[in-house]
Amino acid sequence: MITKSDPRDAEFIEAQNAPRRDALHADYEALRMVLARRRIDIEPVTQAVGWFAVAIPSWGVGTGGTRFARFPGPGEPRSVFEKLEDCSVIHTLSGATPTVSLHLPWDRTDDLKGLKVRANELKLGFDAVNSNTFQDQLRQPFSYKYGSLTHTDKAVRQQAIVHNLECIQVGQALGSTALTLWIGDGANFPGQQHLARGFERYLESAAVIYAALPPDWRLLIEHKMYEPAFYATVIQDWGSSLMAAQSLGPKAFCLVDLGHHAPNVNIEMIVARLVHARRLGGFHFNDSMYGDDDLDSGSIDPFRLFLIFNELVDAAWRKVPGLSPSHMLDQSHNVTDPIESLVTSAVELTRAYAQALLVDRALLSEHQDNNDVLMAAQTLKQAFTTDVGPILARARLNKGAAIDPIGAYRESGYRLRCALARPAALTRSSGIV
Ligand code: LRH
Ligand code: MN
Repeated sequence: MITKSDPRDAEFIEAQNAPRRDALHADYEALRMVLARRRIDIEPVTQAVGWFAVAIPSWGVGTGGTRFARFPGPGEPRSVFEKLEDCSVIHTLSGATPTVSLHLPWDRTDDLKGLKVRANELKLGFDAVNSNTFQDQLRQPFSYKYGSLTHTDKAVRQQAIVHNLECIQVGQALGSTALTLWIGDGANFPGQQHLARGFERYLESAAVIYAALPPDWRLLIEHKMYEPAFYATVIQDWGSSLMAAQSLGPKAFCLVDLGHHAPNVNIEMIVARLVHARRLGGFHFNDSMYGDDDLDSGSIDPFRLFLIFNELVDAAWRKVPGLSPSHMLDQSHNVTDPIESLVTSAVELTRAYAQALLVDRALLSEHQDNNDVLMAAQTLKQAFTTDVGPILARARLNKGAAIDPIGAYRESGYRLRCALARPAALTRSSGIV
């Protein structure tokens, strides 16, 4: 039965949780016993899980697509204000997504003040802003067809730099403290671009952007192996990103988008190296089988997600100084309700984090030092194979979120109401947004 209540209404959430409380309590107490036998106190884990937060990509609340087609769903958000409403539904249900990462100019508005006010009302903040010099905007003087920050023409580079400076200003007005810099610059043919000079032009342009960063801001450099360039990409891998960050200065960090690597690349190893270099600035979480598929986090390879969080928890356990990566989702929801996918993905990230908190690190270190290979692998796997569902649900309940977020969302009828309130645009389109 579809009810006409806003999923952000505390009474609605309470009504959804009430019939599920006893079962959760029983499951939670059972898990408490299991963990107690491993000399693990469940309460500090549940508390830590309660603090976990990941940012929602504003471009993820609308239906995504591929170069072939985009099949918009009912009730698509038509403005950054409607995107914000959907983000607040995701946060209320999951309890784990208090911030939104905007993308400019996709989220451009003339009412930044109004946007800030509405975000405050919805108890939402803003994480890193994303610039866009991988598409040409209407009436844009120079095209980015052959690049942006690394274009051979200084006027094009200057245009791209100015756009990034505008993004910083918008972010400052909204309370953001980071700029995510991803550029698609590269080449489709060997010989098309001078590989060294392309990188030098990148450093020259990025240095101007870096110099404009407010004191408390960070620049998050996002590498990507390929697409839209299919032979060489200027910031193609973590090595290029790290070299750029180290060359720019202490406020420049590396952002790891999980889908930006060749299949089977050991991403947790890259994370360990960037932690060692003190340059791990953040993540774009998603999952993939082949390329930059932008599938839901944990939907294809949850063990890999666990191994990444294992590196983060291990670094915290080793008290690595200054480690505070921005957790952000970056997904394209082509065939699901974006709200359901983002809620589920936030839960899957929290699951990987909770499992990583269950690793007996002293015991693991002992097995590693003694080269007891099997027991070392088993010690890690035991944490991954622990059903932490009751901890995740209890943490949500403790925050006034939903024990069963997808059940509550479907019960609320929110999507149906959006479909009625937001008439569909009668256009055919392709591309990720
Ligand atoms: C590039 C990318 C980048 C965003 C875009 C939407 O593939 O991951 O982070 O700007 O997706
Ligand atoms: Mn990304």
